[in-house]
Amino acid sequence: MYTLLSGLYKYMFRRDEYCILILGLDNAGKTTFLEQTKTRFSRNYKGMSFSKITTTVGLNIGTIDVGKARLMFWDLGGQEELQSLWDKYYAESHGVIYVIDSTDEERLSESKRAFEKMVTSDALEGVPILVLANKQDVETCLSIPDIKTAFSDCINKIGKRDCLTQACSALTGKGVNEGIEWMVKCVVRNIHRPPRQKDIK
Ligand code: G3D
Repeated sequence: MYTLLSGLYKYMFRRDEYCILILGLDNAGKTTFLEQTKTRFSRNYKGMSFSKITTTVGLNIGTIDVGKARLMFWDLGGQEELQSLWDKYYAESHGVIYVIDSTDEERLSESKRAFEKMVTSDALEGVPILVLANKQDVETCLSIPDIKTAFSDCINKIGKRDCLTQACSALTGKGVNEGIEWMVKCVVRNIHRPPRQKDIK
């Protein structure tokens, strides 16, 4: 009887787990976005003061539950020497959140190069990508059309996967819920699709 009840309990409260990578250049706002996400989606999470967050070196992790989905975030360092480690995580990921600093026009082409390299990786084929145009709270920031124009020659490399460009401020939280809810919808839908080529052993 105990086994039956505990099996039923486990079935009812079971959550499917999804690994989501948070990528982008250093200083784009990845860690701030992760903290904001945990603060908004975890009931008892107190969060650290946003002013105490320092740029990602190595790896930050975080987990949130949204409905029956459990998202496990891996926030990877964006410095040039750390970008070479990104692809070690691709095979395990169900979704990618790519963060762009909309206030840093000077590094936009560097960000585009990193995005292009990531998006053309075979290991990420079909994986949904949420592009966050971050720091939209800054008055002088680049607009979504400006960023789309700068990234326009990547569009045909995105292929048929789900991709959304979302205006966001990781600092104020604007656009964070919309982005996360979109990602949850995509990864849950994908799990019911036939497996990706790389998953077939
Ligand atoms: P990273 O993890 O991608 O390296 P961080 O980036 O999250 O460490 O953020 C880098 C800096 O950008 C931080 O400022 C942080 O407060 C700021 N930042 C992140 N998101 C936003 C945003 O949406 N709006 C604004 N205005 N600033 C943001 P400091 O001064 O600590 O370097």
